[in-house]
Amino acid sequence: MRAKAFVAAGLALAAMAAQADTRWDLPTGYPAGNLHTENLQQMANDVEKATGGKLRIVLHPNGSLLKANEIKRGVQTGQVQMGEVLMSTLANENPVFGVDAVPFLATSYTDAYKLWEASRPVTEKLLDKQGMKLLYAVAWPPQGIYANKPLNSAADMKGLKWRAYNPATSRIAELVGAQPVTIQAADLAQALATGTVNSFMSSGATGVDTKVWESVKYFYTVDAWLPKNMLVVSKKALAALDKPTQDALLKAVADAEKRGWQVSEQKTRDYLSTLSRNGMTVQPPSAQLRTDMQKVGQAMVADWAKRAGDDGKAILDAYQK
Ligand code: PCA
Repeated sequence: MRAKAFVAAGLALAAMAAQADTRWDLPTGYPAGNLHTENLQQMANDVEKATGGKLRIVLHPNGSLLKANEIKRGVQTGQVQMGEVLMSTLANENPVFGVDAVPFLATSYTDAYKLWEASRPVTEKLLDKQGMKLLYAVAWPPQGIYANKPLNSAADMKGLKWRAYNPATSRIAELVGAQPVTIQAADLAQALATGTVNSFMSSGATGVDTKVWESVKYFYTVDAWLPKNMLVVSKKALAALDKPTQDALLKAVADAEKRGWQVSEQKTRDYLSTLSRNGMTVQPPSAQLRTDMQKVGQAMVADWAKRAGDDGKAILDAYQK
């Protein structure tokens, strides 16, 4: 009898220990070798190590669990605990999310980081109201123009079949007379291969991820903006963790944010060399193309400022300080 009770108590304890181990799902829309995905994986490894396996974060790359445009809702509804989202895809919901994709507002890593510091408080508040905590944001390398033919001015972009990834890139297409089609990164290689699109704006990173040289031969380093991916967590899921586990997670994400910005900047040049090495023409835009794109940018900044109202003004004031 005594032995039996002892065994029962032992089993109960084991069950408790098993329950204490938490497994979280973390979907992202970008592939395994991508700089953001590698950074997330390292963050997950750090958390597992720091918590002795108590919190295990399982990464689901390339839209394999949820498509890129389903991830935010997935976190909000509790389908997954964490998710990575390209912030500017949410610009129609609130223009604040789109500040990092306004052309020529912040075109270097230093300025992009400054803009992030200026916009972080408002962004955090918006997500908090939706039941999410913003954990970090990391910039993509600067955005340039990919095309299947040489471009010397915006006039050459007329009629291009233009892949868009957010409202801003759709708007650019409209302003230059191209035809926008929204396609997430995971479907880009296919869309290029089938000729659904023949041009787009993005970073060298995404060009390399999608082996873009198999379809297009030109990349113009316009450096028009540096959009960011953000990592968000469900506040409910976070609150369910014990304090030491929460602390370990917050430490790992702070490290990841710092590392992410550094790696993104460091790798920028490597991506461009990879594009060249694979036979692409990689060059700065002509003076005409640059001027034309800057005009597009001016129209878009004015429009953004109007739509973003007081929040937008606060961000711009803090950024320009
Ligand atoms: N790559 C992502 C977003 C920005 C970038 O550089 C993409 O093209 O979908």
